Order: sequence, then C-alpha cells, then structure tokens
Amino acid sequence: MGIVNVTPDSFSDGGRLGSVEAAVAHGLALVAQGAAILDVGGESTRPGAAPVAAEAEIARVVPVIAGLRAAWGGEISIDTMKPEVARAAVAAGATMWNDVAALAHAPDGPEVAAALGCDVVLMHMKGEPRTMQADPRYDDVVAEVVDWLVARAEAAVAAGVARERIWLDPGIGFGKTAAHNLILTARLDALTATGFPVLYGASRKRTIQSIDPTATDATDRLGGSLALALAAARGGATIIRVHDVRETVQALKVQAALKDSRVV
Ligand code: PMM
Repeated sequence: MGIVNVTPDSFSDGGRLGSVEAAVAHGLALVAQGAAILDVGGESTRPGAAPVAAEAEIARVVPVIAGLRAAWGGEISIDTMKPEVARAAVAAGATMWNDVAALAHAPDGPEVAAALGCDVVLMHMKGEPRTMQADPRYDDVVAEVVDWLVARAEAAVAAGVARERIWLDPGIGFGKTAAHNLILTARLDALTATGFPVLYGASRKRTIQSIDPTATDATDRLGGSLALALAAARGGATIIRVHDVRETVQALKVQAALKDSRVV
C-alpha cells in the first residue's frame, strides 16, 4: 500500500503534494514501483495534529481519488475517520475505507461502512491524535490491542460489514511508546491469529528515531522502515503501508526468495 498524503502538514512529506496533478502523478509512480493499493489521506494524524473539517477534507481528497480512478483500475483506499468523507471518497472511486479510529469516531461509522460495501481497515488508536502520545499506558499491550480490534470487527460485522472485507491494524505510533510499537511488531502473530488479515504501517515513524537518534528527519528512516516492514511480513501482515514502495517491494521479494530457497 503506497501512501498519497494530500495534507499540508503530514509529517514525512508535508506539503510536497500540493496540487491534484502532483498527487495523482505521485500515486501512479507508486503503482509503477509495485504498489497494489493507494492510500489517499486528507487529514494528518501525526501526534498533536489538529482536526480538519469534513468539507475541507473532501475538497482535498475527492479530486485526487477521481484522478487516480480515471487512470488506474486498482484498489484505492481513503484514510479518514469521518463517515461523510468515506462516502464522498467511495462515490469518487475509492474501494477501501482505512479508518485509524476503527469506525468509532462517529456513531454511524459501522452502518456507513456496511452501506458502502467497501473493504474496511480497522486500526487501533488509544486516545486521539491531538493527545495520544501523552504517556500511553497498557497492562498488556498485545492482548489489549488484539481484544479491542476484535471487538471493533465484531461491531462492524453486527452492523452488516462483510467479515471478509475487514483488515486489522495494530496502529504503530498511535497512543504507544516505542517499546509498545516494538512488541506489537514482534508479536504480530497474535493479531494474525485472529483470522482477520493484517495491515501494518511503520513507514518513517518516530519509533525508528528512538532506536537511531540520528534519524531526526522522517526521510532518514528508510533502513528502519524496511526492517519493520520485513518483520511485519514475517509476522503475517498481508498489507504493508509505506512511503518508499520500490525499496519495500524489493526487500519483501528478497525475503520471500530467501524463504523459498530453503525448501527447493
Ligand atoms: N499511519 C498513519 C496514517 N494512517 N493508517 C493505517 N491503517 N495505519 C497506519 O499505521 C497509519 C494510517 C500516519 O502516517 P502518515 O502521516 O505517514 O500517513
């Protein structure tokens, strides 16, 4: 899954994709590099980010989704917490709702997801972006994240979302310390064991800087991003959300070839 952020303040490519044309061109370049899914987002969820009104978010993402849809037939996901944005995005051609609030941001989230009939990503977040990194605590982070996500999936199914359309995501960096992020990555098998397919995203995130303090800039974190992507794939993740598609696809192919070489 290649990331197409169309926010003025996204932490890793902030403001770079300023025009619709540039965002569409960027998305198509990621497809050429091997992305099977494009994730379009118009509201930054970086720690401390301020919320954006639905109308502004729709105005940012809909022209980009429509432009991508006109040029490409693959899966396009909309990264939003708001049902009205998801609705507008699907009308413009999106086929997946990626919700960092796991359909809990608005009371009608599960019903709207069911009505849209699209694929749905349910991500775990403790708190909300503005405050989530203020001293997050868990007794057992792996069990709490898994149990909460399964409960959200059951709520979605109860509202009419097809079980086979649901992905679960541990939400790396969303109300978690670096230690929490690492154990969730190392124990991703606990999430895979739920039977739901797993999406994982740690591309360019701050956890990498906690291990390599010199990686102060998000674009300095490719090595760490690749290490985490490979670990997630070994843990059973089937969608990896990244900025650096070409490098990640290559790393995943080499890891898969190494695995195959032991059995031939
Ligand atoms: N991370 C970000 C935004 N959206 N969605 C999912 N499903 N999982 C993530 O880990 C995730 C996300 C924040 O990163 P960005 O600012 O680079 O998009």
